[in-house]
Amino acid sequence: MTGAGLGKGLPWLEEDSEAGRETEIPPPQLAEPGTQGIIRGRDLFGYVGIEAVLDQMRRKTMKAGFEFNIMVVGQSGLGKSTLVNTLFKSKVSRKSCTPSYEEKISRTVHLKSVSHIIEEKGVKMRLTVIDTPGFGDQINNENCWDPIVKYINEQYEKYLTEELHITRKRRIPDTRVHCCVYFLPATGHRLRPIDVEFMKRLGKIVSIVPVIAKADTLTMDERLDFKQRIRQDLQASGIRVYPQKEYDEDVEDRIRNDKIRENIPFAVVGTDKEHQVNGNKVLGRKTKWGIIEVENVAHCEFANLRDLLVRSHLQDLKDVTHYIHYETYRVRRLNESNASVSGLSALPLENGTDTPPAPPPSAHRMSSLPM
Ligand SMILES: Nc1nc2c(ncn2[C@@H]2O[C@H](COP(=O)(O)OP(=O)(O)OP(=O)(O)O)[C@@H](O)[C@H]2O)c(=O)[nH]1
Ligand SMILES: [Mg+2]
Repeated sequence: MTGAGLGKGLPWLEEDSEAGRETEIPPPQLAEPGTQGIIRGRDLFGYVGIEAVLDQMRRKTMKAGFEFNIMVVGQSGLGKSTLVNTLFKSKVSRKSCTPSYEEKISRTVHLKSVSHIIEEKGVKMRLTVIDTPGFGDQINNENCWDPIVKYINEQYEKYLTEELHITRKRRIPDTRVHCCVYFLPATGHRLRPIDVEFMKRLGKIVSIVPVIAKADTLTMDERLDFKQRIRQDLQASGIRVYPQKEYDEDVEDRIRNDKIRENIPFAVVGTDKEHQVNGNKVLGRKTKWGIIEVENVAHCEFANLRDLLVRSHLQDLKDVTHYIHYETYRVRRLNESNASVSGLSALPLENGTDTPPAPPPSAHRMSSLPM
């Protein structure tokens, strides 16, 4: 292509007749000073319509819908199953779906996932919550994290297998755990060794959001002190909980995430019962001295947890899962297969927790994921 053709109508692009190259003559007032020479479509050709790509993306996402998978983990009896119900009965879904089970919540004995298609303003989300049996019942709780770690890795493996098929699906079904809500008992003391051990292992393979369970059993002062001690313990034990500082992409991200980091773990209360308060139906726990409204931020931090998971960080959780945790798993698995093909012994890895260095997040993460 010659400069003559290209430069038609663009007087500052002229052909260098000797070398047959294009030489640039500074364009007349393309951009305001200080805008680093950004050429605006409007200035050159009138309206180009680049911004319409957002509409295109929106339309495609709306058509395809997307998946989001949350797992609840913690000691038996801390209210994990109750919180799953609370989530589905709360504002996430109240208008759009009704929970499929109403029976009394009993002890969870198998890993069980509950899904609902939630639709809002034409956007469809398949929200799946994976409820796990509580640990801590055995005399020896050694390796009680094994079934959880195994499940998380199995989902990565499923995704990897699909990805490696020669003819692969255009949209790989995503059953990977995007977030693991870890329940801490409201002891008011410090983190227990079992929680430290569990979260250390989980933190390497999945995004963990710790919460204080049954927070209605703590006074406000106890809650604040306990939260602070937990944050200290998490830091002292090197446990990586979501959102991690090193994955903040810019200053705006950092400021937003700092607020969350200062506030975790969220002190939550769960229920599946509704009560009348001032003529409105609210989700709450009725006690002798009043009703604890679970969606009222003055009473507990369930709403903060829900907003983090669904409203503000859903896409980021999916990105971190794909570009950090899954990527780490993929690299390790492919290294293992290469090592076994070339006759070398596979890397010694226990439970999928020995992580090769994760790729720098900013280089790999993109603002949107294939969903
Ligand atoms: N005070 C209080 N009790 C709660 C709360 N959430 C749940 N409970 C009660 O705690 C008991 C256990 O709740 P579950 O939801 O079955 O607990 P779980 O963690 O699923 O237990 P496993 O299935 O054994 O692991 C039930 O009686 C619930 O009503 C809460 O926020 N505060
Ligand atoms: Mg349960």
